[in-house]
Amino acid sequence: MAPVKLIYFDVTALGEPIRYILHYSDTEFEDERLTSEQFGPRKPTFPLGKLPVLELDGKTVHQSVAISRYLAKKAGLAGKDDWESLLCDIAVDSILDLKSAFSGFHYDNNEESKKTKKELALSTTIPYYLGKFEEILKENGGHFVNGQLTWADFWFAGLADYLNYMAGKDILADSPGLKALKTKVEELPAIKKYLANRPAVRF
Ligand SMILES: N[C@@H](CCC(=O)N[C@@H](CS)C(=O)NCC(=O)O)C(=O)O
Repeated sequence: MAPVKLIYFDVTALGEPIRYILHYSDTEFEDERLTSEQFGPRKPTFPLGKLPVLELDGKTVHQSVAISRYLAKKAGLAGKDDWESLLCDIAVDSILDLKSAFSGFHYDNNEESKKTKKELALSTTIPYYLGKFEEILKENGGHFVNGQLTWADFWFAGLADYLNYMAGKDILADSPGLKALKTKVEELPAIKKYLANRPAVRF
C-alpha cells in the first residue's frame, strides 16, 4: 500500500488536528512540514495550491475538514450514528467560526484597524463563542458530542495553541471546561508521545 503523507507548513494551525487524528489512530504517516520557501515552487502542484494535503492510497486530497472527517470515520471518532456525525460537523464548523474571529484581526496588515478589530473580537465574539462552548461541554460530559471523544475535540485541542498565538494570550484562562478538554486530549498516550517528539513549532 502506498505510504500516507501529510503535507503542511511547519506550524500547527490547520494541520495539527489532522496530525492528532493520524497519531491517535496509530496510522503510520510521513509528516512533511514545508517552510514558505519550500512551499513556493510546489504550490502549483497541489490541488488548489493550498495546504494541508494528504496523500493516501496513491491519491492526493485536500481540505483540512474533509480530510479530518474521513480519517475520523475510519478511526471511530465521528460519532456512533448519522445524528452524532452531524453534531461533530456542527461543533467543528463552530470551532472554525471561532477561528475566523481571530484570523479577522491577526491577518489584517493595517495596524490601526487590526488593533480595533482585535479589541472588539477579544471583548465580544471570542468570549461569546467560548461561553457557548463551555455550556456544550457541561452538557456533554466534558466533550463536544455526547460524552465521547470525537474529532471535534481534536479540532479544538489541536487549534487552541494557534488561537492563543493569534490572541497573544491564554484565551482559555476563564474557560475551565475547554482547558480540561485540551489537557485530556494532550494526555492521550498517542498524542502525549507525539507532542513530546514534535519538531519545534512557531505556533
Ligand atoms: N479550506 C482550506 C484552506 C487551506 C488554506 O487556506 N491553507 C493555507 C495555510 S493555513 C495555505 O495553504 N496558504 C498558502 C497559500 O494560499 O498560498 C482547508 O481547510 O484546507
